[in-house]
Amino acid sequence: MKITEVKIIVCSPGRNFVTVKIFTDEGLTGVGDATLNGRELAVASYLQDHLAPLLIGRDPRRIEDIWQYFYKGAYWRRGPVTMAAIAGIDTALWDIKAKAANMPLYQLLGGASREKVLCYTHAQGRDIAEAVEAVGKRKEQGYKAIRVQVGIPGLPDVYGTGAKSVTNNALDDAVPHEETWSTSKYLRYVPELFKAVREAHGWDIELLHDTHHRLTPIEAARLGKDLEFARLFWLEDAVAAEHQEGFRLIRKHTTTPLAVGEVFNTIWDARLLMEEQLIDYIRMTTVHAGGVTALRRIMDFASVYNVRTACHGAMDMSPICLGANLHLDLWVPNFGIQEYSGYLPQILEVFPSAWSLSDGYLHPGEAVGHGVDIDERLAEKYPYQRAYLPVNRLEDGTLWHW
Ligand code: CS2
Ligand code: MG
Repeated sequence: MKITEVKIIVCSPGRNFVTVKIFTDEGLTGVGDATLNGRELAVASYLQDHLAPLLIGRDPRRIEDIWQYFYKGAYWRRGPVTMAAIAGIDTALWDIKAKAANMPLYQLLGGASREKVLCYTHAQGRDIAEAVEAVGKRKEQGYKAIRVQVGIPGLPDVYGTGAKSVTNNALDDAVPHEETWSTSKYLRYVPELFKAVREAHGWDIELLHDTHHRLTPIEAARLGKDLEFARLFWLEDAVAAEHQEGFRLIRKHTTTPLAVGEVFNTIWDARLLMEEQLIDYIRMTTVHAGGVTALRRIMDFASVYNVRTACHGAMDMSPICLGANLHLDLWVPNFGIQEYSGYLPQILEVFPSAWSLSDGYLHPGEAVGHGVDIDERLAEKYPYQRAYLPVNRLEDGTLWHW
């Protein structure tokens, strides 16, 4: 079998996506997600100008060799752009291989380890009352696990609580939207949020919270301790993920479970955290970790240290990434949970998917391959529009983590 054509499709059905589509001489095609929120065209060019020409004529079944060729063979390795580009190709190749084997991808990985995939979704509010109500709505929809975020009094808008939180960036933003942050206001308020949520909704629901990289280790330790009463499923991105040693300090002070990794793009980014069991969940996902080949390796490494998987699944991960994640989620023995923030209707029209959601659980479906495709004609109706993730500043103007 030979690769005959590689298409890089950039479209924007409500937010920007980068998709790799690989064609073969036996008529099989495969698709992969290569979306990097806010820097999409960098990945598209890396693919179009550097990797796609090297794929023509190669055997698409040699997935591992192609992965190594584009990783080690690049000399300049790692990083979000490189690994998203490799991910798009790798995911498309696994799609082709599973189609050639006439089976769903999870069967090729080793078969199902569970009947269904537990997921968590998002609930947020501009204030505590709104957030409590949003959790109730998600419970009614059948979710068993809910991430809760809230606006902080005195701050104009906070991560995960504004209209932009739906797509993580607004297509009408010609420059990054600037948010204002105060750690002290946040640290005082969040325990009140979870007191109210537990009082209103009890204990038969898993609650999660995303601090989004904004605290120092001692601040994260304090928040973890202050939230122990709420028995969170996890506290996510408590400190900037690069500061792996900082998790040692947090771990010393609190038993609140910790999750990190959505911004990581190689196993080396997470090695220390997992070896020292400084985290409980690894958030790496197919599109940012370098594809199925790489994420499977990371998941196996995590299993050695009792770290469970928790693939990132916000809306800037395309339905293709979610689909590929779900095949890994169904197979992986040390599964934790899958994020699912839902998609705008037009996104699901552009990316017809075999995966399904029912009563708080997802399933990849039994379609051959990873079960997701792209409707190229429809995608053309949504041309790329430059858009940025927000940036964050402290009240004195200091640029801070968003
Ligand atoms: C968030 C993401 O879902 C999450 O855990 O951290 O929504 C994140 O803000 C976006 O993926 C950034 O593009
Ligand atoms: Mg997050």
